[in-house]
Amino acid sequence: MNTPVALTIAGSDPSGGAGLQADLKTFHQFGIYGMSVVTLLTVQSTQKVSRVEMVDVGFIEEQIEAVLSDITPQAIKTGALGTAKVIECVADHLSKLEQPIVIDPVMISKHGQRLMEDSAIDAMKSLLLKNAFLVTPNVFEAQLLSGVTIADQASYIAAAETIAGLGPKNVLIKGRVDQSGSMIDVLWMGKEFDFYRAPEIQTQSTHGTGCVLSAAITASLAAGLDLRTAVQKAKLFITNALDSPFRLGKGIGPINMHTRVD
Ligand code: PXL
Repeated sequence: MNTPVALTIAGSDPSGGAGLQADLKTFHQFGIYGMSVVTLLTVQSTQKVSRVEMVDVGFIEEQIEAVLSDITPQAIKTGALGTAKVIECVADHLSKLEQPIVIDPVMISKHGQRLMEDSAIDAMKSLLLKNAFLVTPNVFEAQLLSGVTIADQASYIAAAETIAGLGPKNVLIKGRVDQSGSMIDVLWMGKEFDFYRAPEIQTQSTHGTGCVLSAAITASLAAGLDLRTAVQKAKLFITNALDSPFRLGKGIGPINMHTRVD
């Protein structure tokens, strides 16, 4: 049997709801063999992130070289990279590869909290995004990457087009709730775009939503699905996961990654 393989290059969340732990669980749920290169370590629970420790960039490079010289993934995802130095190193390695690369920028949290310094954001824009098959910013990240203030449908498209100017072939902007209580997402694919609108799901358990969405897309790309199908399948997975929460932890709990894929 030829098992598809996906690699995530991401940070560790010991509470298991986000970061590389969420990526690996999602890959597994989609029937994909997962590999993980760890870039940074967090101390966190569902209640708070209390510490972040970077992994030495040389150690990150050795991990990338070790896994890629041995096992060839069919798709790769990046999550939290932390600093400009790490982004430079990862971009350098990814620029040599042919596989689809999904970049979750992890620059600003979905609650608006800044997770990266300016120098790292500059490196993301100038070095990493040009390697991307798909980049998956949330609204805050899309505004920062594009300089466009996102309000209506036209501004989502304008932001996606500006971000595509930095090099990625496709852009998925993870939207926010509009006045009608709907969640908006836009998948921009150059010649075409899909505009998704769905009722917001009321739940406390949303930790890891962004990581799981981009990991689910990466898993389907590793399995050979086209981008539009991969995004639709990932969105359905997230909807099911939010709809059947685990209710774990005392804070913002993880989404339910044990849910159905289809
Ligand atoms: O979802 C963003 C994210 C990425 N990577 C790690 C995280 C988080 C959010 O908590 O902990 C390691």
